Amino acid sequence: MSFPYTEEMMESVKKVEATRAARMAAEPRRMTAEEKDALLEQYHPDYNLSSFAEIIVGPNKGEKAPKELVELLQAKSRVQGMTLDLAHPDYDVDVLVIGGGGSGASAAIEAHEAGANVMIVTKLRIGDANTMMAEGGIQAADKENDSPAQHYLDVMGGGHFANVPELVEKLVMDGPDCIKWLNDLGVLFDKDKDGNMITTHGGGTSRKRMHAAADYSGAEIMRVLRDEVQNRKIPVVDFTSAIEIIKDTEGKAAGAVLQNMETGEILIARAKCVIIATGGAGRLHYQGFPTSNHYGATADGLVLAYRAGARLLYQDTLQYHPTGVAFPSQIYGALVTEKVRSMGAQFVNVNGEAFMHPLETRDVAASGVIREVSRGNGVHTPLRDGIWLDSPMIDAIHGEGTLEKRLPGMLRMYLRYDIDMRKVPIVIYPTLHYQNGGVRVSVNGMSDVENLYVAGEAAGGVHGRNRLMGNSLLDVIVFGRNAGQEAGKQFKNVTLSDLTLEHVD
Ligand code: MEZ
Repeated sequence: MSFPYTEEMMESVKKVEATRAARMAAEPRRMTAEEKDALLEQYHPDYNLSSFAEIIVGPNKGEKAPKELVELLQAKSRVQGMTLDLAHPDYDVDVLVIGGGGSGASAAIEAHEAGANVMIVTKLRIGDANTMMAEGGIQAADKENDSPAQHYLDVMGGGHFANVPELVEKLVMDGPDCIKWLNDLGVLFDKDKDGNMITTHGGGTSRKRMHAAADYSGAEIMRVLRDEVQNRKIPVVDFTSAIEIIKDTEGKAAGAVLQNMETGEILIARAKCVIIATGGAGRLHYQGFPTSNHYGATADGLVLAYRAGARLLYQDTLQYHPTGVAFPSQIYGALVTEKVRSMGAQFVNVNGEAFMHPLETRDVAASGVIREVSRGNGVHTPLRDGIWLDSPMIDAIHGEGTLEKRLPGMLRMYLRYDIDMRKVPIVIYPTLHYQNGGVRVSVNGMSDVENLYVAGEAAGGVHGRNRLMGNSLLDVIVFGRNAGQEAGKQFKNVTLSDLTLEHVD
């Protein structure tokens, strides 16, 4: 492969290089609250009303959600017309965990620790999840100059104060202990020569509290969680999708109908408690956006819980990560971690101008990129117009070798296409990254349906209407563990009556 930037792109690179020293010397300006509100209203995809539809049935009737999600929530059931022997289940467990990512694994570990007979079912394999693909890091207020209260304020501000306060409190208060739990399990966080965790800023953070393992933080966390699940011999049924939640005649969650993805075989799992940990929805490609998500991210948990009677919260707010790959096309939409900007890289337009502070919150930053491109200031590439992310600034600020050491995954990803991001800027455009909302849960992780718990990205409320970087990995661990612990207590009090799928009708 040869260096793929066109002549036109290289003309613009010269302008980026020409302004670099001056940009590095100047302090980028932050937008005012009024500027941010106006920007969001005009350019954030959540405000594009034509891509939303009204929900016409169920607990959120009358509210709006992305059209693609509405279709799934209201689709005919896959079990319609099937004769299912619910009285003779194929699996009978205390706690059924649906989903094999970070929150599912954390939940299973804690439920197992509490003495439950646990089973994980996942439609792909354990670890095929957005957790595995998380790059930049995990927030937690465990440094001397920081506190959970400070973290709380950042989370609430980032979420436009729409967050459920009790959930935010749990997130930030449990944060430090979760880092310790992961560290003790064997996660290799970046540390300085004295063994202290290295932490950086993310967009919208008032303190450096982003803990990372280079730029593959999620993969490192998932590696350890998966090991722990295996060490505990927790059974994992893979390539098997949950297609409906089963309830008992008293309305409690009581298991799930499963379908083997390879053979099509239908299986029944009975459980005293069910934990949904199925992650997000990026693969629904809302509004035609590319996504940074893994292939299994298709809103399964929202649909399962909704059809069982659980309410959704903020199902109409999505996160578009400001820096998805815009070029080259082979990796279109892949994540360029926010850590690139945490380390100093700026957004620069085709004329070499820095038009926005690099660490505005994600909704604001994504809207700023969309606006700049729509104003005709984008970099023209063969695939789509985007914005420069001035990655050579990182070594210029921190010294040669920094990018390679702190962002090895990014460097490798681009080098495959002969783009050396230490030497030339890269082109980005927002990519669908996260569902800010999800199933409404209380602090014990339970949805509106008794004994149906939801954790991680499938749950809504923690992040309000916009999540900050690094609070997803934290959410996954805090609320995954929490759901496992709560279900691990609850199952002991549960006596199931007959199983039913009447709610689906
Ligand atoms: O929390 C995230 O979404 C995250 C850390 C992403 C990233 O930019 O690396």
